[in-house]
Amino acid sequence: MAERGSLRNRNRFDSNRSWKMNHVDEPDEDYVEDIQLNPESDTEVMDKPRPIQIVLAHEDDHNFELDEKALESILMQDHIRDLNVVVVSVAGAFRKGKSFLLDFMLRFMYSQNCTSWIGGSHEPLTGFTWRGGCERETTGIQIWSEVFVVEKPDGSKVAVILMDTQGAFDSQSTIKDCATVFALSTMTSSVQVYNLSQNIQEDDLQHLQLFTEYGRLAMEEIYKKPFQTLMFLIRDWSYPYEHPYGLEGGKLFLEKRLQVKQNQHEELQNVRKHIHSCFANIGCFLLPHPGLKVATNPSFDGRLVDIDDEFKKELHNLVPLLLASENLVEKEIGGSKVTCRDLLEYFKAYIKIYQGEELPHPKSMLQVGISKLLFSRQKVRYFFN
Ligand SMILES: Nc1nc2c(ncn2[C@@H]2O[C@H](COP(=O)(O)OP(=O)(O)OP(=O)(O)O)[C@@H](O)[C@H]2O)c(=O)[nH]1
Ligand SMILES: [Mg+2]
Repeated sequence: MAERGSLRNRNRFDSNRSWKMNHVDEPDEDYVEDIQLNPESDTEVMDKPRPIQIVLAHEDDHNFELDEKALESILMQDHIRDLNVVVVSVAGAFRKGKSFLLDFMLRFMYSQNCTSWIGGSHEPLTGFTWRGGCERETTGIQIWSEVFVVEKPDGSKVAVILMDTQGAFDSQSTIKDCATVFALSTMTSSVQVYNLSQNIQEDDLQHLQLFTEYGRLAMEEIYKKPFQTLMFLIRDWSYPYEHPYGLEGGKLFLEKRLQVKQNQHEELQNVRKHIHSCFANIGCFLLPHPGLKVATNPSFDGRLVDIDDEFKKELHNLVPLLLASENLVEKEIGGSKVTCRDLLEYFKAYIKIYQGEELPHPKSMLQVGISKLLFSRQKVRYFFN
């Protein structure tokens, strides 16, 4: 069962009214009034649950900065700092519905005792900012300000954090930027949702290899399986007649895609072996298309009535798989459980590595691959000319 986090002065907000998250810039008059009435405006800002930017992306110099103060104010709250942490993060290409999905996860966390957690038919979807259009929305890394305290079936309590990330491959980011965000997300989460569209292509696997390698390089010690759960989430799955929607269909599909075969080219084998070697658990979920209103209507505000039934049905299955108390995966690093307090220190250490110069540039990692390729081509020419 999830308890509401008890940020300071929260109860003034909570009394007799459910919290309301802002979608884009909807002003909330009550909130403005509360801030004006209270001189401790810093803590008041924390009172309204909202996304908090913990990693800032500096576009001009392609650098990332950790907002230590913001992260500390969340992770070091008395009631959670010594609890083991569960971090569910969603990463992948830009404009593919990551923030939108996270807002359904928020709904689940706020009302998971209730079978109708998915919400009312006409309720706009709010929380992490999502929107239509072709330009990127989320930048850097954000986490939800409210950390959910959940009691696991064995009676222990854990702190659950939801994380949203900058989409990869937008036109403003270098490959190093994309690798940094993805690697940070993989290193700090216990469940990494790899959000993909329509299929698993070979380049999706190659990027995953590059990004996780970039993460592994930044970790001090060499762990056998450095990361925990990877969930491939395929949006707009259009082949339910071959592999049905959901986890079971996804499992068979993924087995096929990640299979290492004797007669396979070495390159294909290597990428698969690398992915298997990085994650302790790998799953796949096939999600149907949510319908044309979701994908193309500029005035769609996330209300369920505009979303296809099949999508809602599968969402009902997907979210508890990631977040129901019996399925929560506690964050571990090198086999030891990590508390919120530890996570803060890991974040500080990891970001420093990406800000420094000691890691190879991911572009040059790619180029090594390319020069190998050129070299072998030259060799081929040398031998055949
Ligand atoms: N086709 C399709 N569209 C979706 C799906 N889920 C959400 N959308 C739409 O995709 C658009 C982008 O949603 P966002 O959640 O902002 O996407 P994002 O991946 O967070 O985007 P960035 O923050 O820019 O990386 C919105 O118009 C959503 O309505 C889905 O499963 N399939
Ligand atoms: Mg987003």
